[in-house]
Amino acid sequence: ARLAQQPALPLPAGLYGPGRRNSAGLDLAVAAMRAPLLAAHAQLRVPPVAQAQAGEAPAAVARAAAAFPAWDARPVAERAQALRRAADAMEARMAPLCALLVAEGRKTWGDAVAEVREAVDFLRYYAGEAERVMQPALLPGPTGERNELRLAGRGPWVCISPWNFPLAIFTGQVAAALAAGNTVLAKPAEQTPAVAREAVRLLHEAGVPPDALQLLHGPGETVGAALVAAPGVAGVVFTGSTQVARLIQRALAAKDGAIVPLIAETGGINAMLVDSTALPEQVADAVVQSAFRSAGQRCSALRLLCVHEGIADAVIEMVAGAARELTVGDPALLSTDVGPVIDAQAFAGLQGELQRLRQTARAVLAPAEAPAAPPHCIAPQAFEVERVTDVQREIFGPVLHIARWSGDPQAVVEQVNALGYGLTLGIQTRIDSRAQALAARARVGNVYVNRNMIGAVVGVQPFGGEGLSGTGPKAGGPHYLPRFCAERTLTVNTAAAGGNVALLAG
Ligand code: UN1
Repeated sequence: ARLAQQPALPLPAGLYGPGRRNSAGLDLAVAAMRAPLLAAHAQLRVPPVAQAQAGEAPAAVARAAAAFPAWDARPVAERAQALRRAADAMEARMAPLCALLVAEGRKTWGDAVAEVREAVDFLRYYAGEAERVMQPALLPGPTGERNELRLAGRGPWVCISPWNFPLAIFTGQVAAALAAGNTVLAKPAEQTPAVAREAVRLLHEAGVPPDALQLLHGPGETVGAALVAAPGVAGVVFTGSTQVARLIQRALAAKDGAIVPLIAETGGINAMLVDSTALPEQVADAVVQSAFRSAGQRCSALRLLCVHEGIADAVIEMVAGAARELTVGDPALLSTDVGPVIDAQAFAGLQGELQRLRQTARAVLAPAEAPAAPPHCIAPQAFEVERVTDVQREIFGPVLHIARWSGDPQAVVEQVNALGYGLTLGIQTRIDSRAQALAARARVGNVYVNRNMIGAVVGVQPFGGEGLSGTGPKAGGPHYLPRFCAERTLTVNTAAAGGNVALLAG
């Protein structure tokens, strides 16, 4: 009863939420910061990040284990304070961080600003969450006993993060682990180590001891694998492909000693279901944002548009028209909507997927000519497939599948469920009861009704999926932090023979 009476918490201070756009489509924050952003871009120098060797992993984990008791023993308010100081420092360095995200992560300015804000939100959110959930809780119990539940850190965590959110997801994982009292071995994506180095530098300056947060840059196959396999690892948090999550899970299962938990956030074949009552203009806008912005390089991105045949032609025409309006090219230009994909390997993989699609599906959005410079730009494309089940793989780029449907929309949701992923789902309908019924049937983590389906806001739209899309808990949600913790119940017999003097006196 005491727990149920806890007051509802206000939103964490400083929560940014979605970026607003002006009528010309330019992110308002980008427009407002235009001069400092461009100055930071001009001044940016990125020295190479030193590579770690796989052989260094066991010693690094041992240092993290040695640093753990002191960090874990600090009052939670002190750890939270360090994260808040890092958040303030990140906010103050918005322009140089954005310039780094554009240069190394190939982000557009709008995506870069949103990403720095998300990283800041994560730091403040987990600081607040740690203070909230790590207070010892008195549990109701029989007279003569005192029962207490406490959360504590578990030990060294390995945090393995992706290149598509090199600051936000990197910082989110690390912040949650640290807030809970753990120490951290951070293994950023190979493509984006300089962004990670900057985040680590700010966290160290904010008061996180060097051995409590160590950066190990290198390939996943060697450095990442060695960290996961090292003795003494208390947990692993991973965002990336389903396939790599499985490799990590197998490696953990093969270890001797403690059973090591894995938190994995992986891919999705995310669908949007559009019924005949939906507003085509709204659908087109949501589709273009969800499928093509960030060059489709979000695990939340729309991959499969399931549109009722009654409005399919109108929707497809509008989507194609709106997609052709997008400017594809150099992410350093303010006018760019869709930048390049991350690297040559991603580009080559996407070319292979597009070749296959051209042979098996009908192109309904002929791509505009992508610029030759910078390299690895791909113009948005869309292909009509016969059936939902024709889409079997997550294609991580600005490529959309479209399937027409008629009849029962619940059957479409079942087909989407059968794909096995469960990350995001869009629903576009003007019948509220239908939206509710479809959402209830969908086995996905995040359902978005009558809007785009990307850009989950920390603390407002906890993000993460199920099935092939990951283990949960949801990042930026109230259940995330406790999974990084050891849970300890203390039961004291307060009616012990002879009395328990201190407790009774207290
Ligand atoms: C990812 O792309 O790896 O809601 C996950 C969103 C983001 C997705 C991040 N939070 O679009």
